[in-house]
Parts: sequence; structure tokens; C-alpha cells
Amino acid sequence: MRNRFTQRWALVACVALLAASVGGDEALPRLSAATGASLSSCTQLPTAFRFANTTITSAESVPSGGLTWGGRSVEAHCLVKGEMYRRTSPQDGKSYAIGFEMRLPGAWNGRFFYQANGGIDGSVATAQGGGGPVPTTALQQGFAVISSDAGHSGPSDPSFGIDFQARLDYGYQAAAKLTPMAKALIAAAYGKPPDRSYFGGCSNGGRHTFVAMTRMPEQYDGYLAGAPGYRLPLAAIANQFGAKQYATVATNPSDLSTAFTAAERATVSAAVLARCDALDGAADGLIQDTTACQAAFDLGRDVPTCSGARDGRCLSAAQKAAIAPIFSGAVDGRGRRFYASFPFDSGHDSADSSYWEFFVPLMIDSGGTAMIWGVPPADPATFNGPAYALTTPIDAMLASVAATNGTYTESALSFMLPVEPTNLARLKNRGAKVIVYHGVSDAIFSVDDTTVWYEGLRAANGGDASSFARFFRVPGMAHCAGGPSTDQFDMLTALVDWVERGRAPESVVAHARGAGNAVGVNRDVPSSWSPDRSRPLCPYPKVARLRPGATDLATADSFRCQ
Ligand SMILES: [Ca+2]
Repeated sequence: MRNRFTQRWALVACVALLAASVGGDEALPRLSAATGASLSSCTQLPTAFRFANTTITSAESVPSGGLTWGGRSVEAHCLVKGEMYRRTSPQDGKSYAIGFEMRLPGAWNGRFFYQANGGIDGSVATAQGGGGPVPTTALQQGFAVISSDAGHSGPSDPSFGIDFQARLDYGYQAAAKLTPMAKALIAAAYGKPPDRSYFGGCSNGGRHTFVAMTRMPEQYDGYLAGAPGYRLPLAAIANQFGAKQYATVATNPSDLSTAFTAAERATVSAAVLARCDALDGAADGLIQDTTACQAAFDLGRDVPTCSGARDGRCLSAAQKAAIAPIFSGAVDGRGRRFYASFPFDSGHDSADSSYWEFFVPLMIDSGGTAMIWGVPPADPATFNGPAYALTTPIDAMLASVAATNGTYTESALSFMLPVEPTNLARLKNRGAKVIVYHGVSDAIFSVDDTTVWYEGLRAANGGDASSFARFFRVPGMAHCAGGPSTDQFDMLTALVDWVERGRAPESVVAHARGAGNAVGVNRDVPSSWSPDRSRPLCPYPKVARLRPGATDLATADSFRCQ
């Protein structure tokens, strides 16, 4: 008897372990599924809806087809525009407000989507959800969606950083102010608040999502972060470190792209592919095993060193010396890495890479560092972006984004970054879920930075965070989209299925946007690929590998995550 009893308990323990390994944490609660409702109020909202510090400026019915995505009509909905916290700045005397729009579908699915926008915010992007070249938008799927300017106007003007409150709104406060207002407006329009709420975006929108994960873990049930620039000020300084490196080998000092031309970047991508493409079992132009590739590839050894003049098919020894530290990770004056390494991949010559590498550090990162994050801020009237990026010591930049004074009492590293991003216990324990994706060839926010975060999250959760947070690396993908990649996927549906139906995403199918793609053609898709090639995206640390015996490189079915 004793033996049988012991065996039985061993079996029970075994089954429990198996359940934990395949299904995740049994102890986590499952949130109930949302139920839909019909829009009961639209044009009356400017007078009928009352919320503190809020003005609804207009509400109009948009007919089906008044907005389209991917060649398909967005169904009839209500477009509400408004603003919160109109005020005059004590620093620059200008008028500020948090501008927003909400789009409320006539046939609502019971869910709210907070669309976090990219760049330095400053404009109200069309509130339809997304964050990349998604096949269908959140609005098309029936979500009520909000979009905002995060508290200032001007998507390419960093001088809002003179106003301290505008810094805080951009960092984290606008989302916190908009969230309860948006839920109340939904209740006014439909007769009930949202059953389930989701927060998502790419780039700075991914940063907003990381911030929301840590500052608003009770307000949202699902968080979808793409290419999260969650340490944005440090990424911007790292990019200016890169500009300084390029400047040492640029043949035309006023054009940094002469340091590392498109032909030379294509040569590096080809050399990486030669070393790494087949590591996943398929020589298909995609490097699935990013980690193994970093050990296999060596810039010094695998890219020819020019013996004479540069011809695009080699790098000079000076170029290699200048470029290698950008990949291995920007360092401060004492040689300490302050951001992340960048992995070698197949997309270093993608269409947008020269923008991020050579234009952005001089014209965008510099202004952000000096005016939005630096204390004290630079004077917008005399600011010179390229001069700032190329002549300000890295240590001075790092000190300024960590500084405070009597006016700017919270530093950029405090208001821009998530609070303890590897401590997500509050959202985890109430049943909320997190999905993060990041392009491996992203030239501005490094997928390695996100990998380090996810490894930290795993470590903080006993070595496995997959019961509530999953991270998908997208081989070849540039910043949020593009690159020689399968960059079209619907992670929002995967997230809803996980939150509301308990179906954790074991993989997500992604498609290339070749000729004929309805949302827009990705010009980086190689002509040798099937135009709508598909691949499974795999939750880290799994990678997609060719199934034994499979030969069809056009389809995801030939691959499995392992
Ligand atoms: Ca491959």
C-alpha cells in the first residue's frame, strides 16, 4: 500500500510539474472575457459628458468608409476630440494642454485600447490602434481607442521641454490623466465602462507601455510593447556616441553616411548572413538564432579589410575600429557601457537605417537630450543640434539627464523610464499579461536592451516569466517595421486570447509585405522571397527552426519554435 501511495503522489507531482511547464502558472487568475455593446451617445457628448479638467471640443459621426486601413473600410464610429489641463507655462509663457481624440465604434467589443504614440509625441495621431503595419487595427476589431499628443504640440519641436510639466506629461503623467477620463467617456457613450483595457505602441509608444506596466498595473489588463525605447534618454545618448564614432571616418564631415555607406552596410549584412543564416536549418535570408549568430560572427574576421581604396565591398581598418564599439555598446568616458550592445543581423542596410544612424543623432537625439531631458535645458533660440551631438562629451550628456535643480525637480531618468521594470508582480498577480516584440535589425533601440530586461524579468520570477510576459524577437526587422523581415503580425489578438481566454501565445505567425500587400509594400523584402512569406515568431528564448524534411521556405508551417 505504501508503495502504491507513494507512486500515486509521485504521479500527481509529475502531472503538476507538466502542467506548470506547458500551461504556465496555475495560480494566476483568468480575467473574464469582454462583452460588446452598442454606441448610445455621440454628438451629445460635448455637452453631456463632464469630467474634471476636461473639455470635449467636438463629437461627430464618421460613416463606414470615412477611414480605411489596408484597403478595408473602418466601420461607422464616433470621433470625439478634446483636451485636458489647459494651462499657461510658468517657464516659457506658452499655452499647453493634453490634446486627444477617441474613436468609438458603433459596434463595440467591450474593450478599450490606449494607443501610445512614437517619437517625441506632440501630435494626435489617428486613434485606430496599431504601432506597426498590422493587418487590422484595434478600431477595425471593435475596440474604443484613444490617442493623444502627450501634453504638447509639435512633433518635431523639442522646445516643449522648457516647460517642466510638459516634460512630466510626456514622460508618464499624460497617460495617467487620460486613462480614467477615457474610461468614463466610454461609460457615457455605451452605458458601461470597458470590461477589459489594453495599452500598446511601438518605439516611444513601447516606452509608454513599459511605463504603464509599472505605474498603472491595475488600469490595464494587457500590455503590448513594440521596440520599447524604455531607456530613451540613454538610447539617444548612445546614438550620439555613434555619431561621434562615424565622424572620425566620414569622408564628408557634413554627411555622416559617408562613414558607412549603403553598399558597405549591405556588405556587412551579407557577411553576417554567410556566417549565420543556416544556423537555424534554413538558408533563407533570415537569421532566427540571433544569440548563436553573435558568437559565430566576427566583424574583423568576416568582413574583408580594404587593401586599397574603399569600394563598398570592404571596410578599412579605421572604419572597423570606429564601427565595432557601436555594436559592442556605447561607453562613457571611463569605458563603462551605459546603454546596450546591438546584435549583428541581416538588415543593416534596410531603407530606414541611414535615417536612424546618421540623421537622428544630429537632428533629433541632440535636441531631446539638451531640451527635453537635460537640466538645465539648452536655449532653443541658439541651439545647434549637430554641434551639440558632435562636441558635447558623453559624460556631460549623461550627467545632464540625471540632474535636477530648483525648477526641474525630477530628472529625465526618473520621468522617462519605467519604475522597476523587472518587478511586474502587481499586474502578474491580477491576471494581466504582457507581450513585447522587437526587430533584431532595429538601429535606434537595441533588441539587446529588451533582451537584458526580459532576462531580468525571468530571473525575478524564478527563471521563467512566460506565465504572464512573453518576448518575441523579429529577425531582420528594422525599427517597428521594415527590414528584410516578416514584419506584419497581429499581436493584439494574441494578447486578448491570452488575457481573456487563457491561451498563451506559443508562436505568432508573421508575414512579409511583398508586392501587393494591402497595408503597404516593404521595399526591404528581397525579390527572391515569396511576396507573402510567413514565419512563426517565437517566444524568447525559443527560435524558429526548419522542421526536419521540410522544404517549402515560403510558409511558417515548415518551421517550429524550439
Ligand atoms: Ca535562416
